[in-house]
Amino acid sequence: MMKIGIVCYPTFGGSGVLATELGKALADKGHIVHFISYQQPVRLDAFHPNIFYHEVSVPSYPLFDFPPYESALSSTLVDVISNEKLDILHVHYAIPHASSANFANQILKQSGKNIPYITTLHGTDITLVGKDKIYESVVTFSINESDAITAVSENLKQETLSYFKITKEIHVIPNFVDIKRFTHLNKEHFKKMIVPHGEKILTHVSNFRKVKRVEDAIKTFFKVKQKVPSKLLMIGDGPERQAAEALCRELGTCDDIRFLGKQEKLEEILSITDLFLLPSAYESFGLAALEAMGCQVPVISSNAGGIPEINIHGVTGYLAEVGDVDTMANYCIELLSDNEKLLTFKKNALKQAQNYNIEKIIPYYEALYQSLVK
Ligand code: GMT
Repeated sequence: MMKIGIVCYPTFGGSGVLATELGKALADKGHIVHFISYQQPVRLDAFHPNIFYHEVSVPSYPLFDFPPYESALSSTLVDVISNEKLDILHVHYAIPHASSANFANQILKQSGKNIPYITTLHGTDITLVGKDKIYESVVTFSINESDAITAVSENLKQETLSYFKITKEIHVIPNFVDIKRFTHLNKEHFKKMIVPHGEKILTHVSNFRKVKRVEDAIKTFFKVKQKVPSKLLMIGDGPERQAAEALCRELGTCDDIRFLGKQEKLEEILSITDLFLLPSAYESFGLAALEAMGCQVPVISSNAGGIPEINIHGVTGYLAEVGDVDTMANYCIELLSDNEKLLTFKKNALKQAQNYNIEKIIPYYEALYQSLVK
């Protein structure tokens, strides 16, 4: 049994979701897990005797234009590591979690209490934020100072090596899905409420940031709808929501698109879905697509970043160039018009999700922790 600290972003976003599910799975295996974040992580929603949560509070004074979150996090880490006698710290997302872990460790070194820390790179910390020169030296330093570095896909590993001078090995430990939760449920009654005439359902799930190309999901659907009676479910919320709704109005297709906002029971929505749309400009991995596959939903996606590592063209779904909504729509129409093919793709999607089942991936993290804990 190890005492493990996990630092993550608490919001709806792949890195926070992955970190929380990892912590829950480790707790189920008997480890003691301490989450450290500025808010209760969204998927940390039930009591578990092995799970603890420490909130980082960042006092705001009129003097501060920018509350010093990084310092507050470092101080909280010093407290939690020493009071709870943690064995290892696992930080998800380089900025500012890796640098805060490093700073906390420097403070603890004075009293001989420092512990190993692992940094897991998730994507935007490298490709969007990390590339910004203003952060480069801190990101490079804190990644290199980590006792171990992991990336969630081979693509992200290569991206990291191309942008930063990394002096340590980057281990690829792919993201995972809990197949027991993300499984196909019988929700026919629910489906009938949304598509009473048996139309097909396409679904997009994201945090509606620019990188998700939410408008491409709508444009793809608009083309599909001309050929196959269908509806689009838009799950999530974020900065591009208004523009997306405006596009629906412009295309005159509002009646066929439902914006459902942030949803907790994603597996229920995915269970009534026929195709999942992920047209992103970049994804290091695309956890949302993997969760869809667990529920037997084939994925029509862009071929950006690490997506081709999980969505296998012609097997679990189809890939197209970023922005090529015509090709994405044609693939949707092809699959939705051929029930036999759709069924085969659904089975393939499930098989692929099984390759990434939580039970297969957790032991890689455990082995890595064990190799570092003295
Ligand atoms: O994509 C987001 O909006 C959230 C982002 C994050 O950092 O939480 O997700 C990243 O990490 C996920 C979990 O590892 C990956 O599945 C996503 O592909 C990745 N997003 C990007 O690379 C854009």
